[in-house]
Amino acid sequence: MARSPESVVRFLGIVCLLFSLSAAAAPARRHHKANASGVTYDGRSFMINGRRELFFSGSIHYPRSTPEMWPHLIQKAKLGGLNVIQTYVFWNIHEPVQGQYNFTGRYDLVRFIKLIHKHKMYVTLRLGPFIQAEWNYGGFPYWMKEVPGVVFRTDNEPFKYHMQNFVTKIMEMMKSEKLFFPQGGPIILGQIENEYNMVEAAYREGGLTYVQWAANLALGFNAGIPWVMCKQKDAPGPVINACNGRNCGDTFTGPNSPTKPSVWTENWTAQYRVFGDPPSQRSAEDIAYSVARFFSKNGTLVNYYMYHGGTNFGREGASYVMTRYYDEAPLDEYGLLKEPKYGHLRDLHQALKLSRKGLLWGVPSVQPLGEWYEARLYESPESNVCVAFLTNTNPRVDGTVNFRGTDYFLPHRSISILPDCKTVVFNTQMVNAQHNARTFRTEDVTRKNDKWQMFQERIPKFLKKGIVASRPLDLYNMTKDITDYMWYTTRFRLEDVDLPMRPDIRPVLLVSSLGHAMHAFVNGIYIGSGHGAKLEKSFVFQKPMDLKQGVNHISILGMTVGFPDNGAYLEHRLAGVHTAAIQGLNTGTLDLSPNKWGHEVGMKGEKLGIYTEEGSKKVKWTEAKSGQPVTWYKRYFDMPSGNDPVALDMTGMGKGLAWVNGNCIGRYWVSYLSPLGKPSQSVYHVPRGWLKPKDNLLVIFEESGGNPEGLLVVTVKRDNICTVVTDLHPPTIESFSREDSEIKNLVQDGKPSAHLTCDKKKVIRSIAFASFGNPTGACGNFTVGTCHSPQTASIVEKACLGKNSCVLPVSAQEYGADPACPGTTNTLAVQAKCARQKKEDKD
Ligand SMILES: *[C@@H]1O[C@H](CO)[C@@H](O)[C@H](O)[C@H]1NC(C)=O
Ligand SMILES: *[C@@H]1O[C@H](CO)[C@@H](O)[C@H](O)[C@H]1NC(C)=O
Ligand SMILES: *[C@@H]1O[C@H](CO)[C@@H](O)[C@H](O)[C@H]1NC(C)=O
Ligand SMILES: *[C@@H]1O[C@H](CO)[C@@H](O)[C@H](O)[C@H]1NC(C)=O
Ligand SMILES: *[C@@H]1O[C@H](CO)[C@@H](O)[C@H](O)[C@H]1NC(C)=O
Ligand SMILES: *[C@H]1O[C@H](CO)[C@@H](O)[C@H](O)[C@H]1NC(C)=O
Repeated sequence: MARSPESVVRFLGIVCLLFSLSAAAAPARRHHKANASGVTYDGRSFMINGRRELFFSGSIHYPRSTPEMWPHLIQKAKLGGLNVIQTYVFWNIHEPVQGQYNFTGRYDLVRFIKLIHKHKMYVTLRLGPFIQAEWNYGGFPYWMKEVPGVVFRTDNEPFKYHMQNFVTKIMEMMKSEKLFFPQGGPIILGQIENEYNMVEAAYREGGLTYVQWAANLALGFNAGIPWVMCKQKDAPGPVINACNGRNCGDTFTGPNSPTKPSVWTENWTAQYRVFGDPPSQRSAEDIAYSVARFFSKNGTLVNYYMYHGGTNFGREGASYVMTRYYDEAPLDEYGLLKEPKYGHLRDLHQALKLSRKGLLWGVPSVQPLGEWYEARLYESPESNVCVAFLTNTNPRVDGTVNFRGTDYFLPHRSISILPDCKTVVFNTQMVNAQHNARTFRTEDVTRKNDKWQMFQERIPKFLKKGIVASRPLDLYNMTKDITDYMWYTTRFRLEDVDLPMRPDIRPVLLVSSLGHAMHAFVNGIYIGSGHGAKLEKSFVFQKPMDLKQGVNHISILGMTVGFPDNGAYLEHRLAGVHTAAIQGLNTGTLDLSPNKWGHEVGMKGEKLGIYTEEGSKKVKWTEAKSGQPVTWYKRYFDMPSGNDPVALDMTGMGKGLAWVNGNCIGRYWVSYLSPLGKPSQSVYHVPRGWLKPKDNLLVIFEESGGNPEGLLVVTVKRDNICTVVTDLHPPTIESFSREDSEIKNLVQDGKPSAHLTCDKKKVIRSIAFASFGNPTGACGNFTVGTCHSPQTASIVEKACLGKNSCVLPVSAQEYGADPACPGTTNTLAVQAKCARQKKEDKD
């Protein structure tokens, strides 16, 4: 059965593609014993050198954090039970100018992959090169739009030529660094294209042939790895179609061939957010339920999208996408553990790993246990393994099921995992992991004698020289993605008779824009702003203003907020001022659209690079005043001490860009409120890797007017940790052996316990709350209920104070149950505060 790689490719022929390894192309055999080398698969799972494996994968995108952060992120992912990191490859940052490549700093793909390898984890490389990813232009460099005759993502020669060039460049780089698994490297899986089903129909026959071409391109590299296409029902040949979404455990209809494994490439850990969105949540319990469901139904690989979202630095985010990305992921924007999501999924992975043998070698079956209940089993009598997933699909009602003679309590919409078909080691709805809450602490690190200074952009008037057209021009075409900004200027003459007679009637400026935002100035005076939204980019701006007799000047600062990243025909999109008119004149409406329009691309400050130390010397700065439009502000600050992440609280500012020591920390848009009446994002990450101990240059470009004095440097902490565990909870997973060979030794009478752990180098400094009984509320806001054991606090303090971590029993014997509440379910709720270890703690 071992075919050589060459023969396999020949066997697959033109139609299929993929990869060089024999077992994958061979007919599926569930119990496949051949010593295949490399990465192969069949209908049940992927195999690494012939050995079946379960894969817990998480997306971490290298440009969305800094190289200083990467080792910590990867290590935390590993401790969270992941064995794979998935990343896209971001074409536009690697080849910003055709033929000029950049793989340094945050863009150092090879360094990122090697770090993952060093942590003994695998890599899934999603090459795209169309990636969407809430990334500027879905990953396409701007210059692709100007390739003559190009049509993106279809059977178009110019497009395919450049796509092939880039994909080849990356594949060769990976090969020469020996990063593919068969070469001893960590890359086990590749992805070509991305969610192409969503647009395929728009390209008709071109779409069908393009899918085949893309698959063949990938397979033709003979890299020795399988390839997936996500959301691609017709993934050709050996390319595996994969599921993206929130609930692949229940919605995925399975691979398009019995010889392909069930792969979930994007398990969304929340929802990405655009400016104007309220916070997005997906509970740890909900994620755990879907993932357990997926693995109970033949799943072999789940990927959390995102495991760490990070930051859209600079101008790297797509249209309207917030700077903070998937902050609700198990690792938050700053790389801190978001609990209980991180810990609950870690415990789930541990439970699934304990079940690995049964899952991968057992025979699946389903045993109904009543209307809402079922047991999904994997059994192999000859090797004495048995794994059960006891499932309650009722969304609201808890219940008890009898399975093989034992009663099991199953909370609503939950799954209990029994790696030996007897012992519950995990229930998706019962969280043993600790909780935590994030706080921002103001740091007084700006130098007292150092004040804000400002530099104002000139508001341009119409000039005959420069780019003049008889209509307002398209923003994408003109800015070429070098800047967000372009000035539109026009002028017109009014006679006395044109102006309204009554003083209470003011003429109105009416602008229809194709997106994304604008600020309007009349005769040099700011009159207002308008913007669209992710789903409807175009908008109408309408504002009264004062006009004068003689020549009047309209100056509109038009802008994109990231290039679009989704849908067909990306290369045909338009943005910017479309039509303009003056209403309410005595003589009616004046249509300005066919007027002469002048265009000026970019801000002067951008062209001079005044956000750098060198560049800032090129303009004259004056004492700062607040509320000024199109104004640059600068000042210096010192780095806060300690290791906690650093951020800027920009409350009080409007919209613009911010730089620290010349590095753009991203677009801010504090004035865009969510339906909750709050800014979608007011705090912006400043990576510590960009700071020096003293004199860090902070530069802000504010478009519409804000107050820089209100801006704060803050540090970010998750030092308030909590636990909430009932005496019904399964024992914590740490109580069980980590070796799946010892499943038979699972303790039958394990009792629940609660764990509290501070970050490294921190200890539990105080206990803010402790109750055993029926406390209510959530982490940060617990209250004692009607049942409470008074000695809880002293027992908890004794066990935890001064320690980095502690384990607390959850049982009536330990705390002395409240005699007023016999026979109730008891809950232990504790809130503790972590702080940096003091010297005396160490002695
Ligand atoms: C398969 O691998 C096992 C363990 O590595 C080895 O003992 C055995 O000889 C191999 N069999 C073949 C046919 O190569
Ligand atoms: C390459 O990218 C890095 C960001 O990681 C940037 O700092 C650097 O200036 C870029 N180099 C060039 C030549 O553009
Ligand atoms: C799991 O795999 C088995 C064996 O291939 C198959 O019979 C069963 O239908 C699969 N279950 C699901 C939910 O896909
Ligand atoms: C954009 O630019 C291209 C070429 O530079 C030109 O063909 C096209 O007409 C322009 N489109 C718009 C809307 O300005
Ligand atoms: C604290 O909990 C109480 C009730 O349990 C609730 O009314 C209150 O809004 C909560 N406060 C906060 C800040 O969450
Ligand atoms: C994906 O993760 C979510 C939680 O983030 C979970 O609810 C869902 O079931 C998961 N889906 C799959 C297919 O793993």
